[in-house]
Amino acid sequence: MNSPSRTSLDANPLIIPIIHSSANTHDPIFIDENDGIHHWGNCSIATGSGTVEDPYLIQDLVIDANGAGSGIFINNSRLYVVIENCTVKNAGSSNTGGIRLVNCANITIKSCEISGNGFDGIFVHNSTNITLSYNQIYSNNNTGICLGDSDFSLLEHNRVSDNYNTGIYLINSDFSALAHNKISNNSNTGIYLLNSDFCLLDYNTVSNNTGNGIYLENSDQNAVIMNYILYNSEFGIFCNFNSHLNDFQENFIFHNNAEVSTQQIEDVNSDNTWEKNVFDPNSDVDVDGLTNIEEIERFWTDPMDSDSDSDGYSDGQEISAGTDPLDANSHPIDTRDPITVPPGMDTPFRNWPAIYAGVGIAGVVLIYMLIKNKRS
Ligand SMILES: [Ca+2]
Ligand SMILES: [Ca+2]
Ligand SMILES: [Ca+2]
Repeated sequence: MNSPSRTSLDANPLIIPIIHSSANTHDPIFIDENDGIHHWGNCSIATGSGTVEDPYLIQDLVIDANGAGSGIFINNSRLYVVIENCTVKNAGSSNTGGIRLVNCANITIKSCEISGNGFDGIFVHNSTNITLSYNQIYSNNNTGICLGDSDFSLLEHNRVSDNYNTGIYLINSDFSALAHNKISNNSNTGIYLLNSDFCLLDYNTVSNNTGNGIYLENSDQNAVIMNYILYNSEFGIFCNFNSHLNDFQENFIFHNNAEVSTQQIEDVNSDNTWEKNVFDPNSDVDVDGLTNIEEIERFWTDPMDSDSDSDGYSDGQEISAGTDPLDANSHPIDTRDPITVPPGMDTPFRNWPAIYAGVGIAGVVLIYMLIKNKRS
C-alpha cells in the first residue's frame, strides 16, 4: 500500500462522511400536532406511524424555502420522527431555521445538507431528546446549530462550517453531548455555551473560527475532553465569569489567538479543572515518532494513541514503512519488532463514544460525574 498523502485538516474523512445526493424537490413542510390541519396524520410525504419502532420518516427531499419562513418547521410534536438525507436551503431571515423545531421531543435529523439559509441552519427551542448527526451545515446567515432551552440533546459527527455567526450555540440547554463534530470557519465562536450545565464536549475539532474556539459563559460542571482546538482567531478556550467546576482535560490546543499573543486559554475563575491539556504542537505526547500536529493535521492518527489502528505497529513505524496507520490490515511485513503502548495513555474517557448508544446521554453524564467525584 502506498504511503498516505494526507495534508488537509478540512478534508479529514474520519470526521465527515459522504452525504448521499438528494433527488426530489418539495415545498416547505410545516407540522403542528396542536393544529387540526397540519398534524402528522395529514402529512402525506412522511411514512411511518410515529412510534419508536416505526418513526415518521421524511427522506430524500430537496426543500427550497424561497426566502421566507423555515424549510421544515415542526411545532408541538412528541412523536418519534426521523428527517434523513434532505437538502434544505433558502429559509427566511428572521427567527427561522433551515430546520426549526419548537416544543418538540424525540426527533432525529441525520445526513442532511443545510446551507444558504437566511438565519440559523438548525434552530431548536424548548425541546428535548433531539439528535443531530452526520449533517453538513454551512453558509447559513446566522448560527449553524442553535439549541435554546433544550436539554438532553445529542450532536455528533456534524460538520458545521462557514456560517456567519457562531457554529454551535447552546443557551439554557443542559445535559447535552457534542461529540466528533467538526466546527470550522464560522464568523464568530466555534462552540458557545451560555447558561448551559452538565454538557459533554469530546472529540470535536474546532478550527479556524473568527472568535474563540470554545466559550463558556455562566455554564457549570461541563466536561471538555479530547477536543482539537486549532487556528481560532481568539482564545482556544475562554471560560468567562460565573463558569464553575468545569473539567478541561486532554485537549490539544494550538495556534489560537496568534494575532494578539501566544496565550491559548483564558479562565477568570479559580475552581475549574485543567489537566493533561497539550499546548505544544511539536511535542510527541504518545511517543510514536510523529508530532502532535502531524498526527492531527496530516495523518489523522490519534495523538494520544501510539498505535491508532491497534495492529501492533506504531503510527510512526507505519508512516516510515508506507503502510496505513488507520487500517489494521495494512502494516509492515517485518513482525519482529512490535511496539508496546506506553503505560498511562488510556483513560476512562476514551471509551465514551462507544457507550453513547448503550446508556444514552444522561448515562454518559452520570458516569462522568461518578468518575469525577471518585477522583476528587
Ligand atoms: Ca505522536
Ligand atoms: Ca498501527
Ligand atoms: Ca496499520
